[in-house]
Parts: sequence; structure tokens; C-alpha cells
Amino acid sequence: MLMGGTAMADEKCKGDKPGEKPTPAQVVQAKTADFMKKRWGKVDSNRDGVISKEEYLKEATDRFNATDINRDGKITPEEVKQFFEKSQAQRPPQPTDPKPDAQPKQP
Ligand SMILES: [Ca+2]
Ligand SMILES: [Ca+2]
Repeated sequence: MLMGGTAMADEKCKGDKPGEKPTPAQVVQAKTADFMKKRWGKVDSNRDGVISKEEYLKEATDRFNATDINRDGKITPEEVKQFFEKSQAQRPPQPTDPKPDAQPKQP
């Protein structure tokens, strides 16, 4: 008298159509891959292939300290703004050439 409970999930296996926007699963996969590529190496400091709570907290602490510009143990909205401005400034300057759309006004 054991209820198997099969054949329920089979019908939901619809194929993903090409051209449609990524499914939530695909978004998660992409974000995971992105994290693995960009951040994992920084957080997994002893390179044992896993991130321990210690490593995670250390990375979080480093980020906190980088943002807490005046080192008072608190982050203010102003410091967050400065932090982003600083990290923006560290990037190579983008070639922004403002197009002079407006015609030069000549008298
Ligand atoms: Ca580790
Ligand atoms: Ca502060």
C-alpha cells in the first residue's frame, strides 16, 4: 500500500524556446559563473576550493573598512558615495567626448 507518487512532474518538462529571455535558472547560472570568475578567488583566500565563514567575513570586513573612510566604525551615506566615486576614479578613464550637438552660436 505504498503510494509511489510518480508521473506528476513529467508533464512540466517543456523545452526552452530560443530567443526568449533567460529563465530565472539561467540568470542564476550566469550570476554564479560571474561570481566564480570575478570574486571567488578574492574571497577564497587559502584556495582550498571552499569559502569558510571566516573568509567570507574577512572579505566583508575588508569591504567595510574600505568604505568606512574616516574609520569610525560606521558607514554613512556620504562615505558610500565617496567610496563609489573613488572606485569609479580608479578605473581607466572612459573616452567620453561630449558631442557638441548644439551648434556654436555665432552672432
Ligand atoms: Ca577557503
Ligand atoms: Ca565612517
